[in-house]
Amino acid sequence: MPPSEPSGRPVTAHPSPKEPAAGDRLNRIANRIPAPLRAGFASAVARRDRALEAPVHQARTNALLGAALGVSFTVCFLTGLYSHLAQQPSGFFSNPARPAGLYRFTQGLHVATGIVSVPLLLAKLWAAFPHLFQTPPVRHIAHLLERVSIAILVAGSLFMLGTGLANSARWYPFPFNFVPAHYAVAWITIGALIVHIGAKATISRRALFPAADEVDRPAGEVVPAGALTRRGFLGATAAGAGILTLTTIGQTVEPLKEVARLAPRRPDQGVDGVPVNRPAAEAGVLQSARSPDYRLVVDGKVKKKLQLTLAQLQGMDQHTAGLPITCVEGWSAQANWTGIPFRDLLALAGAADGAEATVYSLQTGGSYRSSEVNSSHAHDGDTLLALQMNGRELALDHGFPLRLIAPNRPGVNQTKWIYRIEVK
Ligand code: HEM
Ligand code: HEM
Ligand SMILES: Nc1nc2c(c(=O)[nH]1)N[C@H]1C(S)=C(S)[C@@H](COP(=O)(O)O)O[C@H]1N2
Ligand SMILES: [Mo]
Repeated sequence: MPPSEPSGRPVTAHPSPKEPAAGDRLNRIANRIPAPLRAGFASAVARRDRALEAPVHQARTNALLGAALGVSFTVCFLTGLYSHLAQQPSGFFSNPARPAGLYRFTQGLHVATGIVSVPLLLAKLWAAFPHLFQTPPVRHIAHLLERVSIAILVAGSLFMLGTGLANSARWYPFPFNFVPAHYAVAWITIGALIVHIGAKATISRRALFPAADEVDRPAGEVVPAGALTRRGFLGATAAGAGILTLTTIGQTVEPLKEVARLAPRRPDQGVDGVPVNRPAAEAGVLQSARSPDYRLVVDGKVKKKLQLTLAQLQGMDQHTAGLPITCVEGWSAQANWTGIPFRDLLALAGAADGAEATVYSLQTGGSYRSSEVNSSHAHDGDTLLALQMNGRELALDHGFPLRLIAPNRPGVNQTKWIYRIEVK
């Protein structure tokens, strides 16, 4: 006799077209459960089965939200990979100086799609929740692997969004280093996502593009009173995503800066109207940057080693360029920079054509105290050792006396308080 609820309603397994025997197996499992627990188990299964019929939990809702997440995670992954390559000098990719605003676009997009993914993921987990309790929990080895991949996908997604959001809000509560952890888990999460898409391909296709005989429920069917419709649920999710975007995107899209209420930064707020990432005091350069003994040294593979005072630097030919600072954390701000073209200094020192260089900051600790200037950046006419921002002497917090500013370059590599250029 099959186990039954007190009401006498037989327990049914979640209907699965491929597994006609699932119901029998479920009954066999239920029969092994001690009698007192059996009723509880049966009613839990019945409750789950009812939940699975609600529009918000159906395959179509899962597939629609899944498709949106598939797009947003792919965009995050590709823009994230580009960010990684742009920062890490490697043998096979050298970040070009043009187009000047490329990194501003890709990293703004990375953080914006990351933020949009938060309401999408919460909605998806809500929609998917009753599907997690499959009976029996494991059917065969492939099914076990699929269940494990679901666990990895959910944990990885939560980790990516949690760490990304915290970092872009400049909150570092983790005991590990954000960048390598976010990078490694990105690969794992995308791997699990590909497995998930493979596992759900057929059901997704049926749910999104049903043939006439596959329609989930008859058109125009009445949703039980009080139940959330799919349209209402997806509409609320889209509205949440829209509001979050509108209140944060102004950190990089200037015209929307006034409504950027939730953005950690505004592009027009900071020292001399431009945000500051690490102030001079925090970098420990208050004395060294203002010292009369300051010299810019150009050495390494040069014909003539240079040592220039601030007055000498100010006396050289200056060039002005409008360039953004694009922080990896998602904000960016445009300014007019005036200074000495990097390539002019290299030429003056007699560096070889196509030479690369490392620039060093007066800052004595921290990961951003030096950066690599590849050949494309070193020889672009707009790559400057800036002395001025928006027509005024560079503020101490923006890198006085001398900072690097170049087109298409992550903010972390726009090194401030430069005192040495080593030609390679
Ligand atoms: C970050 C991205 C995603 C996460 C975290 C996620 C999470 C989940 C979870 C936890 C389930 C419950 C499934 C189970 O226990 O077997 C599920 C089901 C499902 N997902 Fe995803 N998913 C994601 C992306 C996608 C994508 C890209 C698609 C494809 C368009 C998709 C389509 C589906 C479908 C069709 C189901 C099954 C619904 C059913 O059986 O009725 N998901 N998802
Ligand atoms: C599935 C979602 C995501 C994926 C696959 C992803 C992937 C990546 C990758 C591969 C990097 C490059 C790491 C490196 O340079 O080694 C990166 C960087 C970054 N991501 Fe994400 N990310 C995701 C979501 C997010 C979210 C939601 C945010 C914030 C709202 C975010 C913020 C950042 C930030 C601030 C960086 C720059 C780190 C740095 O260089 O200092 N990410 N991401
Ligand atoms: N020496 C040094 N240069 C630095 C940093 C730093 O910490 N130390 N931070 C970088 C980062 S992360 C960014 S986004 C830009 C910000 O420049 P700003 O403070 O002038 O806006 O400076 C870069 N240059
Ligand atoms: Mo930054």
